[in-house]
Amino acid sequence: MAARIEVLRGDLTQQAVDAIVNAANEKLLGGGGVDGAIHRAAGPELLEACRKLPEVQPGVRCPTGEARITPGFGLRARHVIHTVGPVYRGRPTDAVLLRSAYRSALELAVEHGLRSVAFPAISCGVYGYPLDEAAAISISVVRDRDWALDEVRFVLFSNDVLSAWKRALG
Ligand code: AR6
Repeated sequence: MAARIEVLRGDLTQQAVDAIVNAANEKLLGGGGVDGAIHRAAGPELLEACRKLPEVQPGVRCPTGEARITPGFGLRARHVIHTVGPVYRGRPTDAVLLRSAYRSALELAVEHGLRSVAFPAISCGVYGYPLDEAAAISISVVRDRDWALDEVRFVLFSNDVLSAWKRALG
């Protein structure tokens, strides 16, 4: 059975799911936006766990479009899946990389036997991705396959972002 898609306005850090997905950067050592909020809510052990992830190039623990998993520590979510979306530049590769960021996170969840995953609007904050395009990409990645998941939840922080995801859901 296909994963159920839920879209709601709320705070990702408060979700009781198997994994919340972090909109991180390639360094994986925290930052602003939802990344900062997740690290604050999870506590300092999350940063320690991120530091232990191997660098694939100097300073790069997770290249754009890929994902990594850590425990959730102080969060209600058991795990954090860290993925890195593209900085929006208006090039065809933007969509390829955003699609890959969502897909990599879902694949990692399935590999770890997780059943419920909650996403923020990856790349839609400081990385500047247009909301409607990003929403359409995220929903199409979920609908693309018969993921072995019960629920994929999108937890959006503001009404404009929520509206874009509702439009994409149709
Ligand atoms: N719950 C749900 N969504 C949130 C929350 C929250 N608690 N807080 C913010 N958002 P951004 P990006 C929304 O900028 O564009 C970081 O510094 C926010 O309103 O967090 O992928 C990283 O370290 C927006 O809609 O992520 C990277 O350097 C969405 O989350 C960089 O930002 C994503 O905004 C990544 O930029």
